[in-house]
Amino acid sequence: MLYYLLYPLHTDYIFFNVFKYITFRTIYATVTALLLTLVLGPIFINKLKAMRIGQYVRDDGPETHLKKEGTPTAGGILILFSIIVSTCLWADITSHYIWTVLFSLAGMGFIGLLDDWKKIRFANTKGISAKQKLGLQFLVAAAIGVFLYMQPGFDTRLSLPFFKKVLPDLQIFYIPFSILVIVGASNAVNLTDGLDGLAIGLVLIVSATYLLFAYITGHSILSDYLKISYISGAGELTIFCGAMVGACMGFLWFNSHPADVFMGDVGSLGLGGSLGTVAVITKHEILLAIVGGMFVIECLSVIFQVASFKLRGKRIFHMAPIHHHFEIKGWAEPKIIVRFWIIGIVLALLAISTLKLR
Ligand code: 57M
Repeated sequence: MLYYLLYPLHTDYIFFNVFKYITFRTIYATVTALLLTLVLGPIFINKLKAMRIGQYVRDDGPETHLKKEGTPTAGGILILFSIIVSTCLWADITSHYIWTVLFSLAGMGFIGLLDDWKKIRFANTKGISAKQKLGLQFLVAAAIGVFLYMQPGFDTRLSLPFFKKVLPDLQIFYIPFSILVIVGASNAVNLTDGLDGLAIGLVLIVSATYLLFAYITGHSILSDYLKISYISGAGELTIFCGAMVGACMGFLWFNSHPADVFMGDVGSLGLGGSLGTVAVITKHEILLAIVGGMFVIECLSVIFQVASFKLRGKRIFHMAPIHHHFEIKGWAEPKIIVRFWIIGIVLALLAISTLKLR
């Protein structure tokens, strides 16, 4: 909004020319989201406590989690609020990419809020059924996939890491592919959000990486130099990713171990879905599996655990997702979290390096 309101003043006051620069607006979107989360955090957490919006903890999980019962949850409302306000302040609000990614954040977040509300309303850990959740997620992702596909000149070719000349054209199948990426990312973050700060820290790392990808993809000279698709207007997503980074840093202040608040499904589904949407718009969907490799590992640990139990009657891990496996092995929670973050940073650096290895 500020870009829209203040940039035109640069003809009279040269200072306002600075609002033209994506880098400038990204920095201040990051700072705005960080400050909003830090300032509103204590107020919001106390409100959740007053409204008795606390986590119900399953008794079949690691024993160390039982003492977490009652921790305020649905903190994702604050995260989403900070991202939306900061993005609307600093991004070009006429950008249809900005509205698409905000729709994903809010749409998936609303599904998560329904789940969180039902858990709290009926005092259990069930929430809405997996079918209901997947069905609603499919609708939000399908709306995004169809909308993007309908955009004039939307490129339906799939870009692959390492192979700059291999660009299979998915054509209309780009829509189901987009749905898979967005719903998959949303649920992967949800599954991973099982230790204090684990998911928000990994989302921070992925958001910072896609901040770089969005900037390059929306930059005609840099994208040409690196031989990646140039997508006019995608640079505005840099500002959204900056707001994501800021809100994640702010929320981590409260969600770090021992957590004062959990993000809830409203946070995990919303953040995951918006990361998947950014990956689709910037055409770095496959790279998301590398940058978000820790999320992929968490999902695969569940898939292999369930498959092994069904096929062999035996478990592979002490407990899935894999963060619980290490808890049961006796690793302290902070050690698991920081080690998973380190792996997340290494994977992000690997993914960035693929831009040159083509
Ligand atoms: C999302 N939710 C956490 C919190 C957070 C198919 C199966 C793998 C599903 C999976 C499951 O239930 N996933 C749901 C994970 C929960 O966190 C809440 O949920 C929100 C995210 N969606 O924001 O509100 C618990 O995680 C802990 N937590 C923290 N710190 C945080 O910052 O400590 C969360 C955030 C919270 C808190 O204890 O209560 C969760 O774990 O439920 N199921 C599981 O993950 C279960 N695994 C399992 O059943 N494994 C089986 C089969 C199915 C693979 C096996 O290994 O054989 C584990 N989770 C629980 N109990 N709660 C183990 C059993």
